[in-house]
Parts: sequence; structure tokens; C-alpha cells
Amino acid sequence: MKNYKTLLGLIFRLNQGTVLYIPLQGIGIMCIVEMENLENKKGAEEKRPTTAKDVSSRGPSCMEALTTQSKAQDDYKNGRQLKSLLEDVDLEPYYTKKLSLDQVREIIKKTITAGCKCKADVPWHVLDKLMIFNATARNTDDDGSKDLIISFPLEVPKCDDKSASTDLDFEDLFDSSNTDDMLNPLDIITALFLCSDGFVQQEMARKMSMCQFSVPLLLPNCDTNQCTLMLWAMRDIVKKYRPQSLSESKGFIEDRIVLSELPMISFVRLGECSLSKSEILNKLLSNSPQYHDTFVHRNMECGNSPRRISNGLIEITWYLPGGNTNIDIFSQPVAVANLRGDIASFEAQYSFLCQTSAAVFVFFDHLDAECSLLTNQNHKAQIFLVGNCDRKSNEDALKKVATELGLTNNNIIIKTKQKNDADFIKIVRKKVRKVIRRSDMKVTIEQMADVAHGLGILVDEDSPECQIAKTNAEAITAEIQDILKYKDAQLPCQDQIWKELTRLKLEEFQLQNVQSQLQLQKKELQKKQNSYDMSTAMTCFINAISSPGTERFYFLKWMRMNLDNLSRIKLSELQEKYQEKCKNSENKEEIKEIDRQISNSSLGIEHFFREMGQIYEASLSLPQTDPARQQLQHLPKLCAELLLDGFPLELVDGDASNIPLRWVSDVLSQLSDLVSPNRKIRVVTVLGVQGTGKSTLLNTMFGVQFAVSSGRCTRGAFMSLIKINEDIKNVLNCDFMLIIDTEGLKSPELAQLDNSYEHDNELATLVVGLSDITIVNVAMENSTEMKDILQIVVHAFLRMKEVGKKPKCVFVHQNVSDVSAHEKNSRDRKLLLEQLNEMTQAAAKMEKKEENKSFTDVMEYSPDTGNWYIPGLWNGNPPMAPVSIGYSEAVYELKKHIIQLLRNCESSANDILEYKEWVKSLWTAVKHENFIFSFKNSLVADSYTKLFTEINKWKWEFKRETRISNFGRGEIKSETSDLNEFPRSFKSEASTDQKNKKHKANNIFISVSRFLRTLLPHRVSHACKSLSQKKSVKMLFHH
Ligand SMILES: Nc1nc2c(ncn2[C@@H]2O[C@H](COP(=O)(O)OP(=O)(O)O)[C@@H](O)[C@H]2O)c(=O)[nH]1
Ligand SMILES: [Mg+2]
Repeated sequence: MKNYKTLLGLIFRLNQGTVLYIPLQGIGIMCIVEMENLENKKGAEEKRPTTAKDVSSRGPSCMEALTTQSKAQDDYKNGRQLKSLLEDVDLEPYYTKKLSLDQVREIIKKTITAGCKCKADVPWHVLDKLMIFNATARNTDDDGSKDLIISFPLEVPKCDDKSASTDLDFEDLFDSSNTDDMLNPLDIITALFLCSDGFVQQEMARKMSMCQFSVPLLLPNCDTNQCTLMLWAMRDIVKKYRPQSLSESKGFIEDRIVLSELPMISFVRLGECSLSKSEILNKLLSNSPQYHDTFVHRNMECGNSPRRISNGLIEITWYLPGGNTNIDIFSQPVAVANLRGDIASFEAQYSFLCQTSAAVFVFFDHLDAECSLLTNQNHKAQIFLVGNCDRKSNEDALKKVATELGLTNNNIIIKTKQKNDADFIKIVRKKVRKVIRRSDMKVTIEQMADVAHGLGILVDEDSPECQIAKTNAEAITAEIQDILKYKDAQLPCQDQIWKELTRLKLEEFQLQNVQSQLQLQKKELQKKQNSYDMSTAMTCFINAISSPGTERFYFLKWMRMNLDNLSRIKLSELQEKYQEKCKNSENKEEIKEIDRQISNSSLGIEHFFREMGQIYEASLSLPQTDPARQQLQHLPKLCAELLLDGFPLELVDGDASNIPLRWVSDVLSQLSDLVSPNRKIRVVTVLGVQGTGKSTLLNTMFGVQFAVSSGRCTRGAFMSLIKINEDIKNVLNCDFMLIIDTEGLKSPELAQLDNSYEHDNELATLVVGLSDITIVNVAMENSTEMKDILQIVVHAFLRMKEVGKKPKCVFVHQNVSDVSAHEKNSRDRKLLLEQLNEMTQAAAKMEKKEENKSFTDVMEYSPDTGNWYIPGLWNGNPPMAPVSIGYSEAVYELKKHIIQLLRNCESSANDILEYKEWVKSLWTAVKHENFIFSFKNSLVADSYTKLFTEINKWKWEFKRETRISNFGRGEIKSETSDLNEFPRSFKSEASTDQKNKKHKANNIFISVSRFLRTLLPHRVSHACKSLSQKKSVKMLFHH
């Protein structure tokens, strides 16, 4: 590189060391810059991409060029380092037109073929890795030849590989200029934040904090010399922890971190500092065996390459206790902030910290006695001076400054040569503990906005769209006191009426002949729905989501956050009560009641959309010209737009266990109109027991935003749309991928409620039927329940002639981290397959479709490639544990596998309209099949059928017998229909007169069969047990 620096003109570096030099004619100045001076001016001397950039495409050219040195100087003088770096990494177009979530989510070719080939790839790789929680997202430099997941090169591969050199060349050995070519991770993070919209920023901040990386608190822009408080970006970070006060009760606190009142301890540097402040901080926050790089520091890969745009950045992280005194470093939660760069150059940032922190630790090598910066501040924070120096050079200055600040020994730490890092950290920890204990200086990040405004620091939430949206959301959520009452008053169309409508529709399916009467009842109900004036909440909601541009996304996010905050408070109370009741009382009714309350107190954004769907469906029964109807015509289009922007939408309303078919299909029709014609979709679904990490898996894998359970127990299915990039459409043969997440299957909270099996089985059958690939999430401890569900799915598939479809099936075993998992579990896989086959055979026999002998006849599944083992999510003990790299990598491999499977799909993908029809007909079919779904599994269903066969046989025998003896005809009247009654009555009947024996027995028998017919199917196993007494009944007959 350094040889090029004296050249005038553009040098294009092609692959493998080919250099193309284009002299620039007509420029008369030859520019020669000394190497040493370049240290701070790296900004512009780097290579620049040559091709025009395509904002919509994420595949920039890998060809890079060198700029002239004159430009480097200009950029530096004109404060254009940012621009220059952005050009280097091809992010410049996004500086004005910010990167949005759907661009980040888009499935691109690199998802399956990865590798970092040039600087322009680096930010995308960092982003992609961050999105899948890869804890190596910021570090490592590699040769880029490996896969994305294994290596994450921030260093661009060089053309001339010096390590291959066989000569002895001292120039080379002492040449440390190799950092020139590297990008500092902090620069990349800063650049990405500067080039992303508020929603990508939120996603990045959330994921960074889950990886236990520090996140930007104040983001600098070195070209405008402005910095911004990243309040909005941090809004979505929710943390759980257990302070010491709760360690006895095993309680915990779950809070949105920007709303938590915490003491903040800040670390800054004055002048040069030979200590790596950030590394010291990392050690301060880690227990030694589990050291973690929370802050990027100079001793990590690429950490020593010069920072071009990230000086002035303040990062923040949190230390949160887990309630174990042996592990916790601090027993109370604390925020830790770290300023990059010298406070002398970043006074605003320093002032901000002094006014918001409980303590500021100032690191220095050399102190200037006249340093007014330290003494002039309007401090709220305690100041600690941390010198890494010897006594001679600093004594006088230190004395002077300390006196002026009124500091005692307590606030001065000198790291002498004798103190090693461990000793030093021990001292700092002690000081921090004392500050936390004593200080009442606690502020929330939300409150920091005021300080920022006072200092002329921008706040990201100040944009009008965000503020208007906030007001709109608060207007709705501020009204919510009692959730149940609120739902009744403001969202009246969904609950009872919708459930009733659902029931009527079901009856309509079953009793085709009395349809007219049912239609009448349905009309009545819809009339009732229409009779409600639209509630104020719904009016505000619909208005707000009709707002243009990003305002509606801000609104939806505010709504979601506000509602989460509300239900978090409400539900934690109820859940506490639930736990207590489970402990103390045997009273099932009470527990059931709390269950119902938990279910009722859940209020999410989906309830508002559900209401919208109901209002829309009801309005369709009005005449076409009715203004009330016309007013609502645009709603499906609105939702289609949201869907297209990646917003998850409810497909099945789990509470009523129904799909608002008209609403969903109108949304899909609108979606089809919004995109170009004949766009194809492929569908991926996940099935599994509640709380086993399904949503987390999908969110990690596809960057979607399904609700991760925060105690709410919703049920149903949600769908989210992902675009497929042009570069891979042809390979995958589709334009969109629809991801369906199911909620509430087999959840213990809901199991108590009626019809639980039925709902679960219907839901499972529907989503499997709707998908090209079904991911079955099996957590070790509840594999039985999953098999129960699968049995019904298989059964339903065999039964429903309409299906005619064979979805691919992938089993995902979570929380398995052993390297030998795949090997060891081969027996388990065989067993699983055997069980799956058995249940297919059982189901096939029942359905008289015995040609289906194995599971693979019904679903496409390979025991070898169809099982994935994914290690646990956390590496260590939460709350301080980062996401394990094993999880991230396994999920990424799974993603590649799934995309590969889609690629190999033989059947052609449906277009959106075909899919809409498919949803309709499948749901109708599922609703027709009410018989099978009410069973726990097909084995129970089988027993039920066998039971009836047996009884019928027996009945027939009996009838024959009675006919012969002319006994008891027309005299059977018993109405007993409780099985519990049966043994009792049987006993008493048995003791009566021998003469009437057969007559009585007949009575009993009829009671039993009547009872069995009315029996709730899922209680059939119970019935089977009781029927073992059947033998005695038979014996009775024979007497
Ligand atoms: N310990 C552990 N927790 C997990 C894992 N996966 C998810 N979680 C947590 O479990 C909770 C429920 O996850 P969620 O994805 O909502 O489960 P879902 O109900 O199956 O969709 C969340 O708090 C997750 O953070 C895992 O592998 N290990
Ligand atoms: Mg979920």
C-alpha cells in the first residue's frame, strides 16, 4: 500500500494483486504525504468502490480503488471523515436513505453462500451476524475464505500475502502498517447506526445487548460535530434480574432498561492513556473464568486499528445481579458508560456524563496542573482520578487538581507498576460498590433526555413522526385501567360475539340442513356488532395506523411497548397468585379461575387488529352503499401494507379458535394487488409446546419480530412476510417467504380451559397443511406432548382428502449442546421414526387407508437430515450471560438447511391468491373434521373407536339374547348419564332379584352406551378404565 501513496491518479486494485493505474490528466499538484502524519487522517486515503451503488441491492462491487492523497487531506480538513469511511464500506447511500428492517431481513444470496471479500462486505456481515446473535459479530480478522458463520473478517484480504514470503526482510518485520487496511469495529458499529432507521437501530441495540455488547448511548457524527442520545434505539431492551433483596423470595424484576432508575458509573480518559480502559472495564464486569469482551478494546482483533469516526462515542452496558452472592460482582444493578476519545476533545459528552452519572472515573497518564476541564464542570457526579503514572511527573498537578475538586485519597487511584490488573480491578470494584451503596444519584435514560437537551445534544426520539406517534399511542393506552373492563368497553366485537359466531359457523358446517335458521342467528350477531359505534380506542387506532410513512411504525412500536409494560405489571401479579394457589390449595376451580384471568388480562396489539378484522367482517353485512361500510373498505389494504413491511399479523385467533376468513382473505387479496402479479410464496411454520423457544428461534433465524413470551399467554398463529432478493429468486423459485409462528400449544395455563385438545389439534393441522416446511420444536422434556399433536396431524392429513400435500418436516431439538448429540441420539432418532411410523399405521388403519405404512408416506422427513440439535440460548448464567455462539451458529446452519430445502421443493410455489384459496379450503376442511381433533392423540381416538365397536357387538349380542327371551323391550328408561354413577348403580342392580336380572342389566347397558355417546372424547381414557368392568356385566348376562 505505502508504495502507492506517492502516485497521482486512481489506482484500481483488481483481484489477486492486479493493479490498474489511471493517471489523472490535468491535475498539476503532486501530493506526497508523510506516513506519520497519516495516523489521524486515515479517513480518505483508503480505497473507494468504483461502481455506481445500487441502494436497493445489498451486493456492492468488490472492486476497490485508491483515491489521491489530496482528497484525503481535503476530507480531513473539511470534516468529511464520516463520508469518506461510508464510501469505503459502501454505506454512503444509506446515510440519507436509511437502512430499513425489511432490507436487513431480505433473504439474499449471501445467506447461503457467504464470505467477506472486500471492505464493502464488512458492515453487512457485522449486521447479519448481529441479527443472528453471533457473539463474534465485532471481532476476528480472517482470510475471508471461510463461511460467514465461521469467520467474520473485518480485515479485507490482502492481495500480497506476506506470510508466504520466504525471504528475510527486515522492512517487513518492523512494518506495522498492516492496521491501515483494517476497519475498527467501533467505526463499523457507528457507521451502521448512522445509516439505519430507528427500527434497525432498535433491533441492533437489542441484539447487541443480548450478546452482552455495549450499546451506543451517545452517537457521534464527526462530520457535523453533533451527537445524539440513543433513547429510542434502546427502548426495546428489556432486562430481567434479581437484586439481593429478592434473592430469598426468588422473585425477579423485569423492566425496560430505559425506564429503570439506576446509578450510572462512567469511565473517561484525559489525554493519552496507556492503560486500555475498555479492557479494564471488561474485566471489572466479568467473573474471571468467564471473561467477556463487553467493550471493544485495543487488544482484540482489529481493536487497534485507528478509529476514524467513533471518537466521541459513549457506550453503555449494564451489570445486573442474578441474586447469588457468590457470583454477583455487584449486588445491585448498575449502568456503566464508556467514552471513546479524549475528554478534552469531547467536552459536551463529558459534561453529559458529569450530570447524569453517580461517579466518573477519569483515567490519565499525565495530568496538567492547569487543566480547567476537570475543575470547571458542573458536577453532580463524584469524580475519581485514576492515574497510570509514576509519582514524580504528576505529583504537583495531582495535588492541585485534587484540592480544587476537594478530593481525598478515597477518590484517587494510582496504578503503580507494582499493581497488576487484578489488584487494580479489585480496588475499582470496591470504589464502585461504595458509590452504588451510598449514592442516591439514580436516573433513567429517559430522564437523560433533559440533560441532553440542555447541552445541545440531539435526542433520537425528537423527530416529529416519533413524537406524534407517541402521543397517539399514549392517548389509547393511558385509558387502560382494568384490562378486562377495557376489552369489554373498547374492543367489544371480538370476545363473546366472535366466539358465538365461531360456534354458529361450526354448526353451519355440521348441520347443513338447518342453515337458514343459523344464518338468521349469525345475521343477528353481526347486526349487534354493527350496532356498536366504533369505540374511541379503535377510532384512534385506525387513524394512527393510517398515518403516512414511518409514523405508523413508530405508533405500532409505541403501542406494543406500552401494552407490554401494562400486561407485564398485571400478569406478574396474577402469576404470583397462580403459583401461590398451586402451592397451597387443592382447589382446581380457583386455579382455573386465575387461569381465566391470566388469559383475560392479556392485551396485546393483536387484540386491536382482531377487533379491526371483526369490525370489517361485520360491516360486510351492511349494504354496499352504507357509509359505515365504505369507511372501512381500506382496512385490508392497510394491513397488507403492514404485512409487506414485515409486521406480524394474526392468522388464527386462538382465543376463539377461528380464522376471520373474510378478513384474512381480503388482506391477502390486497397483498397480491400491492406486489406485482403472480408473486409466489413459500411457507415455513414452527410447531411446538409453549415456551420452548419457538419464537426466539424464528426471530433469530429470519430477523422477524414475533412476540417472545413475557408471561403473556396468547394462543393462535401469526404470520410474517420476508422478501427474497432478486439475486436468489430464481434459485428458490419464489418471491416471498411466509413465516408462521404458533402460540399456546399445550400450554399449561390454557390446558385447564375447555376444548384445549381440540384447539391445539386444529391449529397444528392447519399450520402444517399451510406450510412447505414445518419445524417441529421438541424440547427434551415434553416430546410426548409433541408426538400427541403430530399423531393428530397425521390422522387429519390422512382423513382430509382435500389436503393432497406432503409438507417437509424438520425436528429441532433445543437445549442439546453435547458435540456428540447427533451421534449419540441416532438411537433416539430411530426410535422417533419407529414411533412416528407406528402412529401413522394406527391412524391409517382407523381411516382405512392402510397403504400409508410409514410417516414418510404422509410427510417428507429424513431421520438423518431431518433432526437438528441446537444448544441452549445462553452461555452461562443469565442475566449476565451472552447468547451462546453455539446457539447462533446452529441456528444459522438450520437457516441454510431450510433455504436449501425450499430450493429442492418439487412442487411449484403458490402465488398469493392461490394461497388465499388454500387457507380458506383447508380451514373449512379442518372445521368439518370436528371428530378427530377432540382427542388427545390417535391412540386414544383408536381406543374410542374400539370401544364403540366392542359395545355395538355386545349390544347386538344382547339384543339377540333379549329377543330370544322376549325380555325388556320398550321398558328401558334410565337416564343416568354419568359414568361415575355406573359402577354404583351396577352394584345395586346386581343385588336385586335374580328374576329381573336381565332386564336390569339391559337398563345398565343402555345407560353406559348413552353415556359413552355423550362422553367428552378427551375423557375417553377414563371411560376405558371404567369399562374394564364390562367383563362383570357380561358375566351377569351369562348367569
Ligand atoms: N434457557 C433458555 N431459554 C430460552 C431458550 N430459548 C428461548 N428461551 C427463553 O424462553 C422464553 C420463551 O421463549 P419463546 O421464544 O417465547 O418461546 P415460544 O413460546 O416457544 O415461542 C424466552 O424468555 C426466551 O428468552 C433456550 O434455548 N434456553
Ligand atoms: Mg412464541
